[in-house]
Order: sequence, then structure tokens, then C-alpha cells
Amino acid sequence: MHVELYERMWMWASGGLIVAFLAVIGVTAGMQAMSPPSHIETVDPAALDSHPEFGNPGVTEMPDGSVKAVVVAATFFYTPDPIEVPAGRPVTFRITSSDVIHGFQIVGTNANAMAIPGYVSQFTLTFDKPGEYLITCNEYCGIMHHGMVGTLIVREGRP
Ligand SMILES: [Cu+2]
Repeated sequence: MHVELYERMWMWASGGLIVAFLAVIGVTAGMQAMSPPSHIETVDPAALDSHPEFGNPGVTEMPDGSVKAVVVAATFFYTPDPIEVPAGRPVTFRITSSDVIHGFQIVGTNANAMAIPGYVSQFTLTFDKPGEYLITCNEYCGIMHHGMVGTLIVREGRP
């Protein structure tokens, strides 16, 4: 079968692009996307109840004035709920899941993390505006996924 030179060149070029795209997917999945983007910290999801931090999730004031919010996601709720944090101070969220992958998105902010069993997702955010924020799960996690919501209350001043 005769294939024109230009057609052959285009076929090789598009074949090369497919190989390049697959390589990018493979490298990012294998080297970057297999762990939370924040940092790699593991935790035993089966032993969360006896974990010093995740066994008793909640909001803690740190000696330096910052605030730590430890959150456990489970089908189909977050603990604690509501989460109460002060405005105007950095809040470090530390999130994990006790069962399947959940999402932790604070609507109206740029906070959006995955709660992955076995891993700790962490990010720090300062809320300038007091008020009530909706937390939603944006990873399909089961039959009641659509109802998996939480509340974040940002209070003026101290928690
Ligand atoms: Cu969900």
C-alpha cells in the first residue's frame, strides 16, 4: 500500500504525541499523584481511633498562635462537625479518611484537598472573613456522597 510522504510524517508525528502523552501520564501517576500533594505522611486508617491526633479530631490552638484543625472524613460525614476556627489566623488543616477517598472542599475558598485513607493531607489557610462556610465532599464515595457536607464556622477572634 502506498502512503504519501506527508501522510506518513503526520502519522509518525501523531503517534509520537500519543506516546509522549502516555509517558507524561505514567510519570505523573507513578511519581507524583500517588500521594497527597501536600507532603507524604502516612497513618494507619484501621487504627485511627487510637491515634494520638486522629483518635480525637478537633481544633487546637498552637503555642505560636496558629491553629490546627484535625479532621477525619468517613462515609458520609466529617469529624468534627462543625469545625470552628478563628478569623485572621493561620489554620493548618490535617485531614485523613478512615475508609474510602473523600474530598474536603471549603466552598468559596481555594481550599480543596483529598482525604485519602492511609495518608494525611495538610494545608494552611487564613480566613479573613468570619462566617459560615460549606464543606463538601467532591470525590464520589458512595451512595450518600451527595449528602456528605460539613460546616466550617469562622469566628471573630479566638476559637
Ligand atoms: Cu463523597
